[in-house]
Amino acid sequence: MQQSQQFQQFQQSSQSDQSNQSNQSNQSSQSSQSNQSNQSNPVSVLVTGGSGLVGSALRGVCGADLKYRFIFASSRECDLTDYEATLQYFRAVAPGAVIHLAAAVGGLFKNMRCKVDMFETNVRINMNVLRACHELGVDKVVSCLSTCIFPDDKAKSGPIDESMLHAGPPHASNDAYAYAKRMLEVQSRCYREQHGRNYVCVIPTNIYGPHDNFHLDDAHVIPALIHKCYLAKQQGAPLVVAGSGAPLRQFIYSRDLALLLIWTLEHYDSGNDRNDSSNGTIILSVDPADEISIAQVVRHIADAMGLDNDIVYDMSQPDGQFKKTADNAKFKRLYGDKFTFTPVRQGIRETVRWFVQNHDLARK
Ligand code: NAP
Ligand code: GFB
Repeated sequence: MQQSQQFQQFQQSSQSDQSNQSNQSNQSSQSSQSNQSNQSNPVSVLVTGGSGLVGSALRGVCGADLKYRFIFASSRECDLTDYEATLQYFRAVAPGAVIHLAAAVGGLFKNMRCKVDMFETNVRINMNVLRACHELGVDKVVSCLSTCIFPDDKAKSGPIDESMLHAGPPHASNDAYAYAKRMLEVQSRCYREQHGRNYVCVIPTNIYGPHDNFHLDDAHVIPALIHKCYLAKQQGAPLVVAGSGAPLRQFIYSRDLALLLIWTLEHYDSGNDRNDSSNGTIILSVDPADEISIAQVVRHIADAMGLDNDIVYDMSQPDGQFKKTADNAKFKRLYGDKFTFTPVRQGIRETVRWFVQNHDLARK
């Protein structure tokens, strides 16, 4: 039986498991029987972008789940900008489902500096991955967008939700990346409408954690400042922060997102929200109330690194988007509000410890 058929069958049984779990007593034997068969015949899940920040976090949490056999791919295994190579690699792996994380990714300054690469590389990767999945009959694909792709004027005025995705231009600082990611949402929807494929998209906020890219110019704010703080401490120099420190962000710890990606794989389908206009997309984020300023992030990093040197804000550098507050109501409605997110102070402490312990190995 083809892996993708097997995945559909497996999903039906695990979704019934989820509902069964509610009335444990009389049906436990049934669910454990289907669990045993799923564990003896795990579904193979291909993770593109498997060597990155999120891919590494997924590798860290997937061990316990015997229902799946995860295959983690980096650009060394296959350059996804090359369609023939992608098709050949996917044919060889023959996945039952795909978690599509691979992308050209970077912080504010890389997005402003490398617009052509951010647009073309991401459009090519996404076109090739979904096309190869459809060609090989893969029925479930979970792709990854980002809250920076939402319309900037909506982001300014108040929490953004899934229905607003195409309702205006994104922020100019990352429009190339944003439009490439918006087209991934459109492409997924087209495969749903024309071929009935279960291709869905998650929309995380800013992600951080161990195994991130700590490059001083290309990285996102948390890894960039952890690296700068490490050097400032080493050199006894001030920590220079770009911009005013006033912008606001919601940060999700990579391990939390990894757990929610497995939940999405197993329990979120385009069928779940067929009637609402944001069908097939779901924001994965901490609550709007947990939004913090860049200055608070700096404080957490300096405390975790034990830095007591001066902290200087370089106002000549851009702040980028002031805020992009994401509304996670849909996630809480579908998941229930029992997911405990890692507090950002704790996540930053663990990431600082990881960077200090793995300084030589870290991407930078
Ligand atoms: P990352 O750490 O930069 O990792 C990127 C991954 O993509 C790596 O495994 C890389 O492989 C792979 N990749 C890049 N170009 C490729 C190519 N041409 N062919 C094959 N693989 C290629 O990224 P991340 O932060 O984990 O991001 C994961 C996903 O989350 C992305 O889709 C990103 O857009 C999205 N996202 C990220 C954030 C964030 O704050 N980081 C926020 C929202 C959404 P190599 O190791 O071989 O280069
Ligand atoms: O994480 P970040 O690069 O991305 O920057 P965005 C967040 C904020 O941190 C901005 C400030 O206000 C920066 O001015 N900042 C301060 C710094 N010091 C630094 C530093 O040393 N490095 C960096 N990078 N920032 C990205 C999008 O926007 O969000 C991407 O451009 C992606 O496409 C990502 O979607 C999640 O949050 O501004």
